[in-house]
Order: sequence, then C-alpha cells, then structure tokens
Amino acid sequence: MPDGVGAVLFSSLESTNDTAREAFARGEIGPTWFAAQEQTKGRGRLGRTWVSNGGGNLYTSLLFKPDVEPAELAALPFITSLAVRDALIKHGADGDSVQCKWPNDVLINEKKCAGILIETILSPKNTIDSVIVGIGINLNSFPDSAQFPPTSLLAEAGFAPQPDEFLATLAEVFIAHWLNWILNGFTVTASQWTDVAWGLGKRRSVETSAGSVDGTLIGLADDGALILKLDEGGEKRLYAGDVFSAKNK
Ligand code: BT5
Repeated sequence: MPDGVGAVLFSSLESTNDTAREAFARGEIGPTWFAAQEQTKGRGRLGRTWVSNGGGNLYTSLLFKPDVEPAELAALPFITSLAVRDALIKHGADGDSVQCKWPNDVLINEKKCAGILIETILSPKNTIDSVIVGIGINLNSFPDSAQFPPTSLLAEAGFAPQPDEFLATLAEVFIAHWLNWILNGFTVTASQWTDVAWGLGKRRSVETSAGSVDGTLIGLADDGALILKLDEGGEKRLYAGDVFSAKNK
C-alpha cells in the first residue's frame, strides 16, 4: 500500500461501507481501505443490492477526511471511476475496452465490471467529517443478471489478480487521480473522464426519480451534472439517475 495509507482485510462482513463508518465512529480518520472477500449486505445506490458473494472479487471502502468543501465532492465519482479504470488496465484489460459510465460505473466491453457508492459524513456545521468511497469490482465472477449487463475482469481479459494485489494498485492510482484533481482542477478530471465515457455523443435513455428522459449525452457540467441534449429540444442537467441504451425512435 502507499506510504501512510492503511488496509484492513476481512474474509466476510456485512458491508465495507458500514465497517468504514464504524471505524469513523471509533475515532479513525484514515486514510484506510477496508476490504472483504464477501459481503452479506453489499449495497448500491438507492438501497439496491450489490451482489457480493462471488469468490475472488474485491469489495472495498476507503475512509478518509479530505480538506475540501462538500460541493467539491461532486468530482469524487469521476476521480474514483478513472482510478478503477486505470487499475483494471494495469491488471490486463485492454484500454479501449474500459469505459466510465455516468455517474459511478466502470464498464469493460460495454458491461458493468465495477460500481461505486460514495457516502459523506458531515459535521453539524456542514463541513466534511469523513468520506467513504465504496467500490465493488468483479474480478473473477459476476451475477447472472442485473439492471445493466454485468461482467468480470476474468471474463473480459482472461486473467484476474488476487483481490489484495488489485487493491494495492487501486490505492496507488486513486492517489494519482486525487492529486491530479487537487492540482489541476475539475476541468482536467472531467475531460479525462469524458475521453473515456460510455455513450458520449450518442442517444441514451436516462432513468431518474422523475421518470425517463431520452437524448444525446453531451458531457459534464462544472458541477459534475450530466448534460443531455433532449430529443424534444433544449438541454437538461441531471444530477442522479441511471443511463441505458436508448430505445429506437
Ligand atoms: C453501484 O450501485 O453500482 C454501487 C455498488 C457499490 C458496491 C460497493 S462494494 C464495497 C462497498 N460496500 C457496499 O456495501 N457497497 C460498496 P448502483 O449503480 O445502484 O447499481 C446497483 C445495481 O447493479 C443493482 O441493482 C444490480 O442490478 C446491479 N448489480 C448488483 N451487483 C452487481 C455486480 N456484482 N456486478 C454488476 N452489477 C451488479
């Protein structure tokens, strides 16, 4: 692991995000990666389940306390996705095949190989007490079905490393992408992300809590919103949702 960065490995637990939160409650500030070989209550966004019983996968959460404003954390899904993408490539995935899908997924050959769940702990004064970056990576296995077609590094690249080896790589490249953002700002991170984004310039369907909207993906706004050129004209900025291939018009 990088200097000054901790790692704690478990065989089985409920959710590494919860384990990180419990560590925070005990007074730990990290940076520490909590990782498990299996989760019994792995979760995604909106209370969804993250299938976490596949042997040889990585379920991990980074606990740390960044010195930034809460609004700036809009950059974190993109920093994290770029780091996961780099780690997959360093472990054998073909660079052209690995894409980032808004807001928090990493795809290989247009199938979901990794998902990210970021949780922020704020102080009563609305400053950041801690951030938990949860990442699930299908190294060896993946579920039979999911809302978006799933895959694993093994299935796409023919080889997968041990989860702890992958974690060591991920911890290194995460720092690189974090520092890149701190030093160069969101414009640089956003352009690196859009260079490898799935579906940019193409028609897509975005499912939001307010329903489904169809349009062409344009890119990222300064605040991390997804800009969609609507089929019926005009643009829309989206802050949460799931992107799918669009139905034919
Ligand atoms: C995510 O949510 O993609 C975030 C997943 C984060 C998981 C990590 S594991 C370590 C840490 N501890 C946790 O408890 N969580 C984090 P979302 O975008 O909402 O996608 C969830 C959806 O992906 C599910 O509803 C399924 O359809 C699908 N899915 C579930 N498990 C999957 C898997 N292993 N591979 C691919 N797709 C999966």
